[in-house]
Parts: sequence; C-alpha cells; structure tokens
Amino acid sequence: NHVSEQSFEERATTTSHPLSSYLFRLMALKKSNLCLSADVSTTNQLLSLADSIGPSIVVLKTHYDLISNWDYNPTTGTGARLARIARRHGFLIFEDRKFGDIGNTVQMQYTEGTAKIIEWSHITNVNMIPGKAAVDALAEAAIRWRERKQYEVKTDISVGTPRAESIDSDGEDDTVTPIPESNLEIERAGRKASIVSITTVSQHFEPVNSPRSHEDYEEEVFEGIEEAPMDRGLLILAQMSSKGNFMNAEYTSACVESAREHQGYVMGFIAQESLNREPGDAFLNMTPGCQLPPEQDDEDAEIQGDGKGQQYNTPAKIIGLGNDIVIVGRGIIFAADPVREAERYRRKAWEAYEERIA
Ligand code: S5P
Repeated sequence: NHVSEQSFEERATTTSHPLSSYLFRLMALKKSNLCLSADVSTTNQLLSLADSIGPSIVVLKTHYDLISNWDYNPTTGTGARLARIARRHGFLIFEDRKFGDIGNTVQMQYTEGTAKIIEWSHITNVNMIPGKAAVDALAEAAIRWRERKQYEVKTDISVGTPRAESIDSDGEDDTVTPIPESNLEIERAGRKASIVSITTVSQHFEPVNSPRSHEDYEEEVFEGIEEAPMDRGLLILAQMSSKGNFMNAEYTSACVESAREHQGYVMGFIAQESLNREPGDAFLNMTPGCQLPPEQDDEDAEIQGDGKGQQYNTPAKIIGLGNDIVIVGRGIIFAADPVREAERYRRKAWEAYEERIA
C-alpha cells in the first residue's frame, strides 16, 4: 500500500509520533530494520548481548521477567544499565510486557511496582483482550509520566543519570562476556559511511558500580544519533505468529481503530502484515516469528516452527508484506556467532526493504 512504498526517511517526516520519527531516522542512519528479541536468563547475558548486537539493531526487545537476577534499582539496576547501552549504540528498548488487564491495573503495572517499566523502556505493548480501555489507560499514564519528567528536568530535582556502562562483574555470579574490540569499532561491512566519526562522551561520564577510573571508559557513539526523545510509545498486539491464535480479523480491526484514537502514543502494531489500511494511516508494523534458513541452505527453504506453536517466516517474506521491522530471537541468540548472524539478518531485512521501496 501507499505507506510501504515510502522510504523510512520520508516516514520520519510524515509521522506525528515523536518516537516513531526518531526510530525511522535511526533505521535510515543504521540501515537496519532489525529488532533483537533478547530472551535470555541473566542480567549479564542481557547486557552483553545488547552491547555486542547493538550496532546491528534499532530496537532491543526484552521480557524482563525472564531475567532471574533483574536488579530493580532505578539508577544502577538492569533497566538503567540497559538504557545506557541503548543510548550509546542508538537503539530503542521495547519491553514486551503484553499488558492485559483492566485500565487501573495496567497503569500501575506500567509505572509502579518492581520493574517501573516506563522508566527504562521506550516502547511497550498491550494485549487488547480486556478492551480499548487498557490502551486509553496506558496512554493516560504515559502523559502523566512525561509531565512529571519534564517538571523534574525543569526544576533539576532528578539525580543525574550516569552516561556510560561497564559490563564488569558486579558481584553477580554470571560469567562476564568481554566485549570484543571489533564491536567497539562499530564497523560493519558496507556501513562505514553512515558513521561519521567517533566522539567521546567521557566528559559526561560518571562510572556506576565500577572499580575502574574515568579514563578507562572512552565511550564511542554513533555520531548523528541524538538521544531518543523523552516520549513513550505503545504497540498494539493485533496479530500473532503462533499457530491457532484467537486474533481474528474483527479483533485486528478493533486494534487498528484504537490506534487511530491515540496517534500521539500508539506507534503501531505487532502484526503479521501491514495494518496501514486507510489513506491517513501511518503506523509502524513490527513482526515476530522470523528466521532464516542456515547459510548453506536454499534461501527459500521452508522453516520449521519451534514445536511449541511458534511459526516462522523469512525477513524477505515479512518485509515484502509491508511490515517494517523484523523481530528475531533464537535465530540470532542460538547461532554459533550471534554478532555475525545478526548482521546477516540485518542485511536480508534491509535488502527486502530496499526492494520494496524501489
Ligand atoms: O505474535 C507474537 C508476538 C510476540 S511479541 N509472537 C512472538 O513470538 N512474540 C515474541 O517474539 C515472543 O514472546 C518472543 O519473545 C519473540 C520471538 O522469539 P523467537 O525466538 O521465536 O524469534
């Protein structure tokens, strides 16, 4: 349809959602429409993965409740540390919380409780089964949160957030994976041109929980990527990848209607096809259930499901259907070389996008 023929640069200027606009610019700059689903079990696994795959992705999806030692501290905890890695590599964090309760409960789950998801996750999602009120309630909570944040910044009552991240052993019993040198160079085949130069941000730097000195951390960032705006966004789970799911066409249409009612907050959908159906629609479509056949195999080979209801399509098929971002978990995480495999997915999904807009 109309939207899927537009470039991400164009969509960055036409969308009314500030976070979508930022994300589209990030996609164009990093030449990536890949989201990593970081479904791992410990904080160090999560942070190491985020740091090593960061250069290839534009979104990192979490399930914080899979992490056995999630640290809830608002400035030194897992969410805050992940947010710093995200800022350095230029990607957004998406907590795949799939809220699914009455409005009042989802508001509290989003902003309060142990994880305080809204503090560290730019994007989250909702399972609209309880009705549109769940979306209304999350939108309201996000507006209130933003007003409070703006007040804090204006009156400078917030504690300064540290700017850099170390994946040092911090007393947890995980094994620490060292960050290979090559990742710090943020150099991936054919993409050097999009990275203008390396800047240090050490002057903003306060080490967290770290025995090392300031000088040890010369942070490298993608130049041209400014910090994400202080906005939050929602994706509505409108279609699922799992076999026999109950999200029928009528349900999906109700999700689209709700998105149209909250264009300042809802960025788009988790879906299997583009849900931009009417001329005014300009939503983002993100699609899980994505794997590639092994490198040596036929590109068009059928990909088996996971035996637990998950069904897979290739990046070429998913992006060809008008979706914007592919979400890949085990396809990358379980690869012998996840960094290299993430680049293979990024390249395939990006080629499919380029073909689509050509
Ligand atoms: O329809 C869906 C929606 C989601 S968010 N199907 C999915 O698989 N997901 C999530 O995407 C799922 O919770 C998991 O985190 C990821 C897919 O992981 P993979 O290992 O199968 O790629």
